[in-house]
Amino acid sequence: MKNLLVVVLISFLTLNIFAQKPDANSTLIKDFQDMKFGMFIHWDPVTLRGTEIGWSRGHQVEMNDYDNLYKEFNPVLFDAEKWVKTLKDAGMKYLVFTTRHHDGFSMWDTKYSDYNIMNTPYKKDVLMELKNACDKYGIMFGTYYSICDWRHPNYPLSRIKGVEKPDADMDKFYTFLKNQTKELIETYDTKILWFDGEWEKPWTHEYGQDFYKYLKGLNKNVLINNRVDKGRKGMEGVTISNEFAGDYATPEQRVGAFDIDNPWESCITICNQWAWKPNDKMKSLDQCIQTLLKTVGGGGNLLFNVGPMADGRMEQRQIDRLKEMGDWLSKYGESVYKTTGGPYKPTEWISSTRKGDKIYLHLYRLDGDKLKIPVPGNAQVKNCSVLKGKKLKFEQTKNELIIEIPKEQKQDIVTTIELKLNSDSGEIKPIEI
Ligand code: JFZ
Repeated sequence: MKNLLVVVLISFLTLNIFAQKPDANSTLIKDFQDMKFGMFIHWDPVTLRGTEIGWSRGHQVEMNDYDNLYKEFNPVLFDAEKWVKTLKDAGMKYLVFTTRHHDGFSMWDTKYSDYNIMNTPYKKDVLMELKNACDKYGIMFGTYYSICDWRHPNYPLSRIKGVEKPDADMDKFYTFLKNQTKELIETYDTKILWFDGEWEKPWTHEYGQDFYKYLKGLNKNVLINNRVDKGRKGMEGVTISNEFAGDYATPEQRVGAFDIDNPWESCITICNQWAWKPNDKMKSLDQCIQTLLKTVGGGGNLLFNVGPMADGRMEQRQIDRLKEMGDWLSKYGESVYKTTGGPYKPTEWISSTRKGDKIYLHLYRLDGDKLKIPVPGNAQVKNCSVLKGKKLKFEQTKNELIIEIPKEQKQDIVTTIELKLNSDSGEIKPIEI
C-alpha cells in the first residue's frame, strides 16, 4: 500500500513537471535548435524619436507625448518582403518581431485594443505582411509579446516613479493577454511566442503556469520561451528549475554559458539599442561572426536584433553587415546549422561544433603555426583540413592533438577546421581548453 502511494505520488509529480515541457519525442525543440540563427526586430512608433522602446516612455520622452506618437507613425517605405529577404540573405532561419512591447502598442489589427497599427496614418497590418513574407520565403514566423504593459489601465504598474494605477485589475489584464495571444496563434499562426516583461511583481508563477498550459492547448507546437514564467535567472537567462514553464532559456546581451542539455537562445543587438537609434555604434563583422559562432559552439541559438527606422527601412549599413554574415555562412554554414555545441567549450580564441563523425573548430586567433588542443576523448582523428580548403598535417599523441596551420591557410575573421573522426563526435564529453 505504501509502495503504491509512492508510485502514484511520483507519477503525479513527474506528469506535472512534464506538463510544462514539450513532449520528449517531439522534434519541436530539435528543429528550433537546428536553425541556429534568427532575426529579432524591435520596431514601433517610438522609432520616430530614436529612443529606447518602452523604457523611454515617461523618461527621455514625456509620457503623453510618447503615447501619442502613433498618430504620426507612417512608415511608407516599409516593405515586409525586403526585410525578410535581408534576414534570409543573412543566413537567418526565423524571425521574432515585437508585436507589443512594454509601451503597450499593438503592431497588428487586434480586436482587443484600439492602441494599434490600424489607427496610425499608415493603417496597414504590418504583422500580417511580415507573416506572409515569411511564409513566402520559408522563414519561421515568431512574435515577441511583452507581459507587462505600462500604459494599460488594468496593468498595475507604469514604471514611472510615484505613478501607480489604483484601479488596475490584474485578472482582467490576464484575460486581455490571453485574448491577444490567441489572435497571434489563430490568426497569424505564430510559431514562437517570445515573452518578456515577466519580472515585475504583478506577474506570478501561477499566471505563468496557467498561461503556458493555455497556449499549448491552443497549439501544442508553438514554442514558448522561459520568460512566460518566473524561473528566469536575470540576464544569464537560464531557467532556475524544472518546475518553471518555458521551452528554452533566454540569455540577454551575452553569449550564454555552455549547455548542450537544455535549449537556449541568446538575444543580442547588432548595435546597442533594441529600437533604432541614430548613429548607434554597430558591431564589427568580426564581433558579429564571433558572437554567432561562440553561441552555437556553446550549444545555443543566436537571435540577432535589428531596429528598423521610422520610415520603414532598415539601415543600409546594417543590411550590409548582415549580408556579410550571410556570405560567410553560405560558404561555411555546414559548421553551424544542424550541429551540436562542443566538444571543446568556447574560449576567447576558439570554439567548436560537431555533427556525425565531424568536429568543426572555429579559430579566432593563433600565435605561430601550430594548434595544440586536448585529444577529442577516445576518438581518433582520421583527417584534418581547412573547411572547403587544403588538408592539414596533424599528429595525435596520448593527450594532445597538434595541427599544423601554415600562414597561408589562415582565413580572415575565423579559420574553420574540419576534423574527421573514426567515431561519432556526439559521444565525446565536453572538453575544457
Ligand atoms: C527586455 C526588454 O526590456 C528590452 O527592451 C528588450 O525587449 C529585451 C529583449 O528584453 O530586456 C530587459 C529586461 C529587463 C531589464 C532590462 C532589460 N531589467 O530588469 O533591467
